[in-house]
Amino acid sequence: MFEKILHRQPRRIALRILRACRELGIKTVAVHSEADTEAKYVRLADESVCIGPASSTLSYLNVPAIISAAEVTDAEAIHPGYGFLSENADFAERVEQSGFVFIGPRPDTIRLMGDKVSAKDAMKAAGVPCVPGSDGALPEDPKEIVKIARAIGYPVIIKAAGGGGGRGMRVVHTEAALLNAVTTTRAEAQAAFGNPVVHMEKFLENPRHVEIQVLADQHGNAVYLGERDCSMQRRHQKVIEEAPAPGIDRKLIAKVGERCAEACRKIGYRGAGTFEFLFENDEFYFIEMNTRLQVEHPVTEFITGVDLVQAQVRVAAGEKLWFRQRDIEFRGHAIECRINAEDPFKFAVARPHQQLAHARRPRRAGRFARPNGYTVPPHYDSMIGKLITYGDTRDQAIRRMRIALSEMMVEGIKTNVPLHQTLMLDPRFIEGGTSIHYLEHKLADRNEVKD
Ligand code: MV4
Repeated sequence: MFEKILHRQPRRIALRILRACRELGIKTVAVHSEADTEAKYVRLADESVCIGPASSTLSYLNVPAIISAAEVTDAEAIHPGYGFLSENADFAERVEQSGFVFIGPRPDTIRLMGDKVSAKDAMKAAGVPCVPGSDGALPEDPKEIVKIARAIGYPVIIKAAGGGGGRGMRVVHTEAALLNAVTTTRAEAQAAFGNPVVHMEKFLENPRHVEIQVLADQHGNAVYLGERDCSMQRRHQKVIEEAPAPGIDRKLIAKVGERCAEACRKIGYRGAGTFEFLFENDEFYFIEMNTRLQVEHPVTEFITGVDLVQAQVRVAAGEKLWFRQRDIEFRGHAIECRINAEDPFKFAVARPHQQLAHARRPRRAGRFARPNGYTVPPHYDSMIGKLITYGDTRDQAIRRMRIALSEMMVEGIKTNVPLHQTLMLDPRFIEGGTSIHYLEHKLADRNEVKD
């Protein structure tokens, strides 16, 4: 096991990494900007190194400064955090070339998954069910493109290889609009990602977003840790996540989960990862893989009892997986509400000058809740905390969430807590299984009635 790890996670989840390391008996080095000298995670770390001024480009994204900090403190491994650098293959490569362990997948795996076309090809080849579409990149020849779209059937969606998370895609409903859409998406992709490659898929009109968590060691072992339903979203920002996904046959989850684990074995995946699927008419369709730990990972930790940050560290250190698939039991239900500093129904982000005066986490429900992060980040990201409840059943987790939300206290700034309170009483949410469009439709109806 490592003796000392450097982590570059500004604010938010830094304490989570710090505690995971401490429990494993590993010393921590926190790198921080001049603006975070007094931050709790910096004070609690065994050592800290200031790597630059407040601006992230000059500090948290300053790769040479991060590597120098690891050198001067004799750290053996670097945890990239959950942010931008965690899915940057060049960063991972430079960490490893400098002689440190990167806590995450191999650089070439990150690169493979960063290209959404090569990711889908690889996963299809590894037996993961995918959305029907062009096999690989679209060709140049317009006649070929028309042929492919006819074979798939309209509507289709054009997606950029460099996109992901909702960027660089366009839906096409008719053959008349097809070639223009391809040309435009290519041009936009070139401008945004420096890569004009696009592919085509059948456009699924009303799917759910269900993702599967995996964990793999460096000895060819991999397991799936169940799924998360992240369908409650607005403009590609997740609002609520829960596990298990309501109403999906457990045998189907086991089958798709095993496919994901097998794909990890085949490509030599290492660490934690997430397979994103669209789920429609009782079928799973792979769309993307995330090679980092995600914001919503705690709901999986609640239902499996596996500490995913510790697991990342242990497999990075070369440990063999310490449990088998059949040892993993899915117990109870967990729900996460993302608490954002924004207008609950209009979503205007709270202005930076609106300082959060005081916040207190729920007391009685606190036993079942894990809110963290009570300072408003000074950049555009409006998430100030996560409220997570657990129960034996989904109904109990929802009831506990209502209690937790009622006890949540945030002063000095607007938050989306009232939106969550509305959703926890929404009959369609309570029933479970709403699609990725549900929240936007509900808000449109609501704002129509009010205007
Ligand atoms: C799709 C789709 C429908 N059909 N692909 C958006 C984000 C990116 N991860 C993929 N996305 C979508 N891909 C096909 N073939 C609908 C979406 C989509 C979406 C997916 C997940 C969560 C929220 C979404 C919101 C709008 C569109």
